[in-house]
Amino acid sequence: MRIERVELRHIKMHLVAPFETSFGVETDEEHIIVRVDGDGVTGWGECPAGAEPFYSYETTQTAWHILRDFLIPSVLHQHIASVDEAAVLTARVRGHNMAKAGLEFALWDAFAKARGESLAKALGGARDRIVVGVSIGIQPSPDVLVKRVESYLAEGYQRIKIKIAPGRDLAFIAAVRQVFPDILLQVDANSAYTLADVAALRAMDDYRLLLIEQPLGYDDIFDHAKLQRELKTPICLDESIHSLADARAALELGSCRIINIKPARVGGFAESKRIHDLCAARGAPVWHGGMLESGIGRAGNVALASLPNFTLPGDISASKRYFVQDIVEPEFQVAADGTMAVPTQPGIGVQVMQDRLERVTVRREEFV
Ligand code: SMG
Ligand code: MG
Repeated sequence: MRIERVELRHIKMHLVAPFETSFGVETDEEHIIVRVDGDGVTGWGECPAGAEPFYSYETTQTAWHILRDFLIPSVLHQHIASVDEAAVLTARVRGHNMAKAGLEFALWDAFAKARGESLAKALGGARDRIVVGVSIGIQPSPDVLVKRVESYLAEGYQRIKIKIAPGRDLAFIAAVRQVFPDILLQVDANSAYTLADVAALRAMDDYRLLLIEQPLGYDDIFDHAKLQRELKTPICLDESIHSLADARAALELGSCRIINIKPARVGGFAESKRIHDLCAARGAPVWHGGMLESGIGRAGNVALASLPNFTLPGDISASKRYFVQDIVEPEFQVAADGTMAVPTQPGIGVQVMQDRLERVTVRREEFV
């Protein structure tokens, strides 16, 4: 495929409700939509680096810079036979995984469309529906949280994840567990604790949590191994895992027993598949994380989550849980049984609504 044209759009989409984590509150999502055109097909990808460098050092602005000045020039006007070949061209850029992933996703979509196959099939997907969960931000009180959990369970979600931070943890977990003794429940600390908090973390062992996600430093692997030895509940790493090498180190050191795969965090679908396969070989479950993506990124997430070792429900929720209106059709929906259909049409399998995309675009640049 000859890469004839690439377009970047910085989009800003308003969330239906603010999303609070241990590192801050988000009211809008600012991401980059990457469009690649070649050989008569159009591929779409979404780079979910946020407006602020709080989840990761990458931001919408840094990703724009890396895409515009390094990644796009390395592939534009090139004849590329596969996504792997493109990866060779972009490999000189160190780090900036989310920027790389935005372009990689668009190439996967384009190559799948050129072959007339769904992205799920191209990635090695093994199921036509995935089981989904919901990630609930920090709420003003345990009572408010319990009501939110109740309404998401009524919509069908099969697993609840709640965000926690020191002082906003045990009372919230206990309240949810008391009302819902049997649900699949997990927590995400987004690096808000240290090894000095081991007592507070050990107290969570009493609530039959599926996992505790990223309790310690965002780049740490070593201290998590020490902490895991103190806990019965499995640790799941998110922020700390940027590559296959990180995943191997974490599993070999015993830093976690479960991994959250976010393809943008690890540089794309190819590295995600390698991590997925490693975890499968080592008997470690994986699940698909979320970055509050629009329908473009969500379509890719759903496709990847259809691989066999994604055995735990992911943070892949319905479009309407995030936005009044998504920028794709059909929008993503959760059925009453807590599952979501994996698109079967070629590539990402959903239609990008150009007028809606235009309305959320705050900056656009074309490379020809
Ligand atoms: O996409 O539903 C979603 C959000 C899932 O909690 C979620 N993501 O650390 O796992 C995580 C957070 C990161 C995003 S916070 C901006
Ligand atoms: Mg997380």
